[in-house]
Amino acid sequence: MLLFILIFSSLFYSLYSFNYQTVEHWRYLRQEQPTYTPSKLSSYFGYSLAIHRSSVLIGAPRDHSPYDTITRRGAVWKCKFQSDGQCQRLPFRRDGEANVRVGTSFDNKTDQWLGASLAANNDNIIAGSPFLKHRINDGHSLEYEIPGGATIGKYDRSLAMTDSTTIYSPSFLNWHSRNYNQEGYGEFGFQVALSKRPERIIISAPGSFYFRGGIHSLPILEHNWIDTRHPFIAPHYPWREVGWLRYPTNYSANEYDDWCYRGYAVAVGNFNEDDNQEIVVSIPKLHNYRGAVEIMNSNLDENSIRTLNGTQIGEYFGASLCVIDINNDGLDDLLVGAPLYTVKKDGRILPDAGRVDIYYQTSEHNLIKKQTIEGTREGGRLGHALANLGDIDKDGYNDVAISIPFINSGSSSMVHIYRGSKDGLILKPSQILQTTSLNGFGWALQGQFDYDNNGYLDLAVSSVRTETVAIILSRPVLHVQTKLQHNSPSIPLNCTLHSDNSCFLLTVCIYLNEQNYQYSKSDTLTYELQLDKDKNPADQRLFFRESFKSIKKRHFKMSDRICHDYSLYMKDDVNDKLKPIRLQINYVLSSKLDANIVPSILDPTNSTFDYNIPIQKDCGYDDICIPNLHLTTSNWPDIYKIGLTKKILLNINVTNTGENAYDTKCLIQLPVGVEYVNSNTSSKVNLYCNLMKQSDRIIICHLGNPFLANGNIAIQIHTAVNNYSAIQTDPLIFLINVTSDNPDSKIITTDIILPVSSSPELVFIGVAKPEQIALDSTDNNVIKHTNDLEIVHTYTLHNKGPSDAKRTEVKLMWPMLPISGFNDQQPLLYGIHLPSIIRVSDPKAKIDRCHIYQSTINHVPSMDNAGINHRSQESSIPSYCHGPLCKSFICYIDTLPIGHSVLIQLKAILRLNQFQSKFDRSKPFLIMSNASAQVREIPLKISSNKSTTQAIVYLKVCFYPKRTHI
Ligand SMILES: [Ca+2]
Ligand SMILES: [Ca+2]
Ligand SMILES: [Ca+2]
Ligand SMILES: [Ca+2]
Repeated sequence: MLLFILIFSSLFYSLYSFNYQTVEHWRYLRQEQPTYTPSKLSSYFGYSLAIHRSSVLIGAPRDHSPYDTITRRGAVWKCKFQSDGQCQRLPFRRDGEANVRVGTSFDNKTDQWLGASLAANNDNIIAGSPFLKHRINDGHSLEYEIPGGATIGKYDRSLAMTDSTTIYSPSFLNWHSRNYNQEGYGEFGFQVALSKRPERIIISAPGSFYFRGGIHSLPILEHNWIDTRHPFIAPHYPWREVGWLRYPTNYSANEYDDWCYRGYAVAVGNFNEDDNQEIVVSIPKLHNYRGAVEIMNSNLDENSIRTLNGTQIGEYFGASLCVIDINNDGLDDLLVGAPLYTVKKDGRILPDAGRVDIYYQTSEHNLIKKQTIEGTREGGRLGHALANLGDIDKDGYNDVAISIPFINSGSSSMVHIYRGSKDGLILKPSQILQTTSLNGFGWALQGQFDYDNNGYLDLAVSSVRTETVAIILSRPVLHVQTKLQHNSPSIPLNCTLHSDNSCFLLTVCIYLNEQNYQYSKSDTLTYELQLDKDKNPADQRLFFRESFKSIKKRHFKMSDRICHDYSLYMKDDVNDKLKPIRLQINYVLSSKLDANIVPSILDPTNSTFDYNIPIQKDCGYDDICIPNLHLTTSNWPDIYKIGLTKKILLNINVTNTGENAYDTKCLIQLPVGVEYVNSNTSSKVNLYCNLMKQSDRIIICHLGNPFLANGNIAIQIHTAVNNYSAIQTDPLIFLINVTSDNPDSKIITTDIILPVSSSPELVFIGVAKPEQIALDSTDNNVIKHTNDLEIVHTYTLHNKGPSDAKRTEVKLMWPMLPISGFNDQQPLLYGIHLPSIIRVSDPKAKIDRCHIYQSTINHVPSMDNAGINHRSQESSIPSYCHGPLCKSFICYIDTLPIGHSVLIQLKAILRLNQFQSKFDRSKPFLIMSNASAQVREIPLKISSNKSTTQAIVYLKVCFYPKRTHI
């Protein structure tokens, strides 16, 4: 019989790629062309899978041979490894090939589902045929037809059948048990398994006792196989006898316990302290359809039962089981599939997305659920099949396959591969096998066999709907080990291009991990060796002499060990002398495609290798430099007076009392408005200062690499204020810090704080014209007829700086009141106009203006002229004139630049005849105006102080015996 090995490169694709070969080397096992129409009835080829010696066994329970007298007898196919698709229908014993009649008994093998379940080891093959019908006549004209049986074959090395092939069936028991309520419809052989210790055959019958189900455990006998007609003596669970009826011992009135399907799946594993393997049995519809899994010893001892429970109604907990030691602690762990589990996640409900619960066995043999994998695809049925793959990548941990066969009703299917580890299953799949060409791909999974004998375990995946089994071959995993050697423990800085070629020699050796690794002669390993991986190309420090480059690519044929020598050199002018140089080696494996050999793959966890080489330093025995940097500063001027000078000088002194400081830098951040001019040093050290890129306020000064132990440098930083209106703060703050690249070195910081003086200083001087007159006090009549006199008081306002005055307010006052004792009807002064403002040295038109000022001070003036004995800007000015007794003005002076002056002139006419005889002429009389000036605004963003400057001017009227004009 020919089955095909086909290569369909387009059928499969895979996300990730470790370590099954996914495209070129899948083998497809298929049946011969069927005689029936496949769309109507499939042979169910691939319904079950097993490994026997060097063959894959494939169950096809609906298989129909055109040469057979029995309709759809079912079949088990043997496909020898590397057989180029040569598969054979497995022969069972001769009388098993036909319907058998013995006495009144009759075995009806039509539609018996031979191959619905399979288990095999090197000696035995067990194929379940759960619908085998054994018809019996009880001698009372009643005929019972009892279904269920398991065919057990014992084969020699050439897979020739032997006479020891036999059929087990409970229907061969005494006929009481043949009642369909008991073993009848029991579907005996629904699942089969083999345990190693003790050697037993486990057969499930989920249809027994109203589909409560049951388990049979039979000893395997080396010789003298139990005859088919021998009473069926296997222990059976659950079991008890009530009168002539036998019921399960845990029989209860709970109607849901009927139809619970005990034995839907079976597995064996060691879950207690004894060395014997226990039996794991699933009951997917127990507990009101939540399902359970029972673990019991191989004798089916009721007292040994432990139970794991499902959680969700209808999830089909235990539809699949897988015993595997995931974390390699020597204790079997257990995966339980629940493919109809409804996943609720992120507000979405995904019916039948499926779930797998992972139980780990503790050293006390408890099973603890620590991990869960949930499906993400509605209807995908994750966990429909599970498989222990063995250790497919030889990392010491067994690996797992979980199928998701029915995405979009099976038109899309996936098998996820998970790697074991000491911490349990790594929940991110290492590989996802995916197809849209094989409907329901992942119905059954079988691992732990080496189809191509390359030392790596392979995987069989079936698609029953397309009657296909795909063999997916494992790629050998190449673990590369790298060793680097160099002739000097660190790279000397003086090992430059012009130095001796041998000043730094590097040897790269590559080893293959596995002595038995079967590398192909066509396999080429390539490595890319990158020097100074952490630096940009422009900053790289280390180079190959042969190419002047810092990267080297090398191809070489595989062998156990290979070494390459390189001579390296350092760049002349290296900035970073501290950070070690990181070497990185990246490996790539390339293999020529060969249809007969599965190419190797690199272990992704060690395809990259990193290595650090230090640079030689002068840091004592420990080669660790600990600098001790100190920073002192001074500045000129002490106070920055805006407008007086543009320059600001910063003096910075850095000393190092520790070991060498590498790549030492001083950073100075200037305040807004201060600009960098230049820098210099009086020390015999190269100083290089510049503004940092993309900054006009941060100066970076390189003090040396290294800045040597006991080094000292005095730096002068010249700065200027070119536009003082840009100054925004008072004081100006200069932030200064010093850093080095040494590990754990501290940043040394200090600030220079420079107060700002900003308010302009005004000088206010007044001149009276005339300054003095003398009246003849002896002749009252002369005074009475003296002409009135014009008097002019001129105030000069001068801005001494340091800044312009943007707006200045000047208040002026004239006395105009009558003098007591004189003619009250006439004020002393008349003809008073608004003050006039005269710009002395500023040709630009300014908006100066004056108004009459209404004083609000309600203060009765004193006309006492005593105490006013000299004119002085500093002396306190008595307020002798307010309100209606005075004439007050306010003037607003527009911008008054530094060094400029403005004149404010008051004019009035004095009535001299007011000084008649009633007036006390024993003392001179002062006719006094006064003025005060205040800068209200300066052209800066900082605030100014608002001090007031005052001046007074007066005409002194004296009285002499003779009338005399001065
Ligand atoms: Ca045990
Ligand atoms: Ca374990
Ligand atoms: Ca592994
Ligand atoms: Ca293999």
